[in-house]
Amino acid sequence: MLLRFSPTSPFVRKVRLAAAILGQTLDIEPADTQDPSDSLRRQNPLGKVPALLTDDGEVLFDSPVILAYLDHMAGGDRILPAEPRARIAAVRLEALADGLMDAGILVLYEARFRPAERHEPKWLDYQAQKMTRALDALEAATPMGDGPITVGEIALGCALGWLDFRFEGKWREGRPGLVAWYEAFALRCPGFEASKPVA
Ligand SMILES: N[C@@H](CCC(=O)N[C@@H](CS)C(=O)NCC(=O)O)C(=O)O
Repeated sequence: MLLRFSPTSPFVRKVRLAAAILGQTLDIEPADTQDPSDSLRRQNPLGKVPALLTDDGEVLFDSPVILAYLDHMAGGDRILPAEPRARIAAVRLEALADGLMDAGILVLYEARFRPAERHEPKWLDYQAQKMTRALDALEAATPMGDGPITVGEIALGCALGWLDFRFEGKWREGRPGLVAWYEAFALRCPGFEASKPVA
């Protein structure tokens, strides 16, 4: 399996952590999402990382699909619970954490794609409010953190680690439950420290 990646992507980190937890080895090849000639755009029409090239010649995206595939390849019921209620809870948490990252990425892309004088404060505020609401909801219902690591917890760990990296850890203010969960998760999750994003 070959993972097209970029080193700071929190969605790529989800895949790397899932593989570490499941004991799987992934070959890796960097991708430049900004380069039209990069083969990534032929592999994933959306031009995003992560994209996983399977040994059967398929290309899988996006990260929830890849995590479901890795779980299946590991025999199932490992990071994606088979029991329906637990499964819904895990994929719901994954969706919330992924949405938090999506909003943060849109904030970053405003700076990356538009000159400062054309930044749209209403748009930035709209995305920032999504991030605040998601973080407040997570503080109000922090995962238990005492069972096997799920796709939801993987996504949440990657989201909070990425907020530390890109938004100076401001999410920590007034959210002691989430901070405690994160610090315990960092110790609990194989490969977490080794996969930290670096500038
Ligand atoms: N929903 C996607 C999001 C992936 C994503 O946004 N990746 C970013 C890097 S962190 C990307 O490739 N951006 C390039 C682009 O949007 O063109 C997933 O879960 O994999």
